Amino acid sequence: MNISSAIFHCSAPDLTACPDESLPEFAFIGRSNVGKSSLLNVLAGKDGLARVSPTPGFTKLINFFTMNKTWRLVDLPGYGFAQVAREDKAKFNQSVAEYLRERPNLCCVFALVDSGLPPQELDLEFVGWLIDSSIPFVLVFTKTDRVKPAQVQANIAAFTGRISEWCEQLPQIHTCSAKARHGRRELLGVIEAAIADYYGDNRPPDAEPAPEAADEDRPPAVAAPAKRVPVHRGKGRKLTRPW
Ligand SMILES: Nc1nc2c(ncn2[C@@H]2O[C@H](COP(=O)(O)OP(=O)(O)OP(=O)(O)O)[C@@H](O)[C@H]2O)c(=O)[nH]1
Ligand SMILES: [Mg+2]
Repeated sequence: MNISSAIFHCSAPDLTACPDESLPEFAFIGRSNVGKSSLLNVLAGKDGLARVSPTPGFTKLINFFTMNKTWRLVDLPGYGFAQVAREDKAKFNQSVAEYLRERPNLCCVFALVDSGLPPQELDLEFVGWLIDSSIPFVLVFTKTDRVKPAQVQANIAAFTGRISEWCEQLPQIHTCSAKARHGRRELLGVIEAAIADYYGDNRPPDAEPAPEAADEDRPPAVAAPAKRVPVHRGKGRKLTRPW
């Protein structure tokens, strides 16, 4: 998919302040510093569109960016940043949780995980929450430029091994490196397929044409993960956070 325009739309502190629900949205979520804003910029093809920082906890609001005037990328605050004041943390966790659960035009969530780390409890807990909440998501393992490919694969296998007992079918798994600009085509393919699915036969006249149905490279639409039913509600898995 070609991105011909990528424009910052607005920032919202919570769900009530979010813009109109007219366009399909794709949101980036993951631990602070995992590379959400960087990946958004790579997909948009515009450095500096979302603000990137080495300081964890940098993105504090729900930020909306309109692509091709027809769909949006949404940069969310990260979770798991210890330095955020307890009250602020609870507030943005709640705002993020509400956005993810209640936004009707949210097509798919990109749940980002650092490819260089073995499974982290916080990430597992969050993915468990996505599954339990029936929120459609794909897993994206980030920063692959920093890790040997075999280690990336081992970390992915360990992660999916942990979540496999919570769902009937694993979500789509992707890898990316914002630094090496790896993963852009695949993730734009996910978005393209999901947009086609979102509109179905009701595609508005100003939307981009639907992708070719026979395009074998096209990943399956991401609607499927939304319908995944958790087979276990986590043996001993405690959801202690607002999400
Ligand atoms: N080597 C490498 N560094 C990356 C990559 N993606 C992001 N970074 C770096 O990681 C740091 C955090 O990136 P951000 O995109 O701001 O991360 P974030 O998840 O939006 O962080 P918060 O907004 O604080 O939650 C920055 O210093 C980026 O330059 C990547 O693919 N490879
Ligand atoms: Mg950010």
